[in-house]
Amino acid sequence: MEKRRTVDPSVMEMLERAREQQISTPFDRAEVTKPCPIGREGACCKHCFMGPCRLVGKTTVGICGATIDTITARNLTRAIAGGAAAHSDHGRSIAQTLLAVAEGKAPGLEIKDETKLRRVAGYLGVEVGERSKEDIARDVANVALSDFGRQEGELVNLKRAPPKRQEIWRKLGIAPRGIDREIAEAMHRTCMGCDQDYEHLLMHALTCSLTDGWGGSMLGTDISDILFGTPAPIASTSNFGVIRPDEVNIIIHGHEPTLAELIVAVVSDPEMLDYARSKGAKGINIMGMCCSGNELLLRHGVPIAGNFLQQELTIATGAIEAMVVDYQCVMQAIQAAAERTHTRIITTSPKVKITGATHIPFEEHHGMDIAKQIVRMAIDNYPNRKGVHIPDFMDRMVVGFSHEYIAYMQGGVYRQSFRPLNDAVIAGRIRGAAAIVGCNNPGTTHDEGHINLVKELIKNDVLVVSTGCAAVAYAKHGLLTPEVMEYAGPGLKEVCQAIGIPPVLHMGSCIDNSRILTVLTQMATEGGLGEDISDLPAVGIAPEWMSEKALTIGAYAVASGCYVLFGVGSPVKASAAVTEFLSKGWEAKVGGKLEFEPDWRKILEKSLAHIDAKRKALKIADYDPARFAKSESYAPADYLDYKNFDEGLYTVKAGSK
Ligand code: MSK
Repeated sequence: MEKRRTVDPSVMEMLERAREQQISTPFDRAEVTKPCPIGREGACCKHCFMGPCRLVGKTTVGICGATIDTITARNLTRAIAGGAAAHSDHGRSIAQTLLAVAEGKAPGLEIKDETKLRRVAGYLGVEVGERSKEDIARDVANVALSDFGRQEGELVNLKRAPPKRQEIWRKLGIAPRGIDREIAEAMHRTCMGCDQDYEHLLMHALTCSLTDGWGGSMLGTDISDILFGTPAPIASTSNFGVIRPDEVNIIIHGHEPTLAELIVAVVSDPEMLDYARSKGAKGINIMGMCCSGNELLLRHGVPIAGNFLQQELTIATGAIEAMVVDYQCVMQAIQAAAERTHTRIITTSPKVKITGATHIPFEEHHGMDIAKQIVRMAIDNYPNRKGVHIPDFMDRMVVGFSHEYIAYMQGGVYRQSFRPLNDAVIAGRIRGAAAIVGCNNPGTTHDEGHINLVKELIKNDVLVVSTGCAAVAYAKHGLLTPEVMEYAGPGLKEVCQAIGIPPVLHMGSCIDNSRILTVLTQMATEGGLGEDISDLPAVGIAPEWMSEKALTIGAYAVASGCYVLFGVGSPVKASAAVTEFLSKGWEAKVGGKLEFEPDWRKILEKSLAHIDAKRKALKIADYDPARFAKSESYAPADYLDYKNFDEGLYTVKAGSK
């Protein structure tokens, strides 16, 4: 049977529109690009120019003698180093922005969350006392930046992990020293003629991944909260229906929130609105895409137009005046798509250019001027539209569940803790927790794995937290609303009603997976669920992953003690030894394991089996939903249409704007 491209009806509609306009999409390109089966499974080594060596058929070692186990382990380690570099460089950039703000060199930016600044100062060992917020911020930024170049010692945030976890890292010698040092060492070890023991390589891959989760990403999340505000629940909307036919539409795409924050401030400037009206538009509409979008969504309720595979399709609506991109997950093909419409692609990171696009590199000290220049450019482009088609699909959501808010919602300002959540798990009302995160991949049906897994997990009383493009998939399909608790199992529904939360919590962007580490630590140290993250009845899942960053996130979750399941396929399939080491080998050493399983049904089975096994090991009540009567009926609001909840398509009501 031919694979369906997507389960999102708005994407189906736009694929048709893109075809008419001869705009190429990743769905089309995936159909004509046959992935190299040798490289895909990790059996190709390109680390020197004697090869590339493809280990197939009678070729069992590379020209240097490297075995299939060494080659697959090297390839995976390099991918994990790539992901760690991307996330951590993002974290560095945010720390540099904090330094510029503290020194008064970033007009338009300020410290929005002083409480968080003081808390983070405590984590980093920065004195608070009676000092000004600028003085504290300068020291916080400098300590954060020192984590990158440190040659000896340990990352500062490692001490936020459960004590037992820290002991494991130290005993195994995988506690990272400095972020840049471990990433550089991963590149060195995987160079021709270096580390040739697959287990040794893969243990360093864990070290390298920890520089991301407890290093660059955690610093990035914390400092973004200090600068832009810590997320708390906020309502918003998603999917192509958020594009407005009569306004200047600007899409913010990528991962870094700094310039995006300034653009959001600029568009409400009356002068800018008058300028937009002078060009015939009724207003200026900012929307997000991927993780820059998630950052704006969680802090400002800025609507999100779609997830990773929707970028060219958004341009194909003909209604986007500017797509402003920084870095990561930006398809080069958006420029070709833009050339078939009137859209302007504007690259804003000094690190990233796209041939043919307009490059306006961001600098903190002229940030406001740059934001204004970009918005004006978009407004000037409004009269150039050629034809507009916007699918009438939009859904509503409640987002913004930072780890601080999750603690707050369990007791308010004075009595916040993880006691209620832990007690619900111990009693069996909540069977366990799942973090479903990561990308989309045209190698699998867009959004299908995400949606099916969430639907089944909440029915089975598993609380779901999410980030990145996975969370956007849930948003588009109406799964981030409190009303969806109607479809949760009886115990989970009771807890959601009591606390007043949806059963699926959107926690942020890809770097915000570090928030999940904090939540897991709080659950592990609250009491009653063991003493370490590896004791918890919890799983991490990336059903539609594609990025190196996803592999890094998966690896640091494993190193932190989690069972992690990836969909789509395995990049180490060529080596049975490496495949086994990622599962049983890593589990024996760090208590977490990584497995690749393309079928979402098997991911579900394995997840539930793992959660139940952990419950048994903790000697807490066996999961038995019959013990919890169906809670009081909670009628879904009429704007939601879940009639297809149990079927293949998860449509939401069109015309709901
Ligand atoms: S944006 S890394 S496609 S989740 Fe963070 Fe989405 Fe994956 Fe990029």
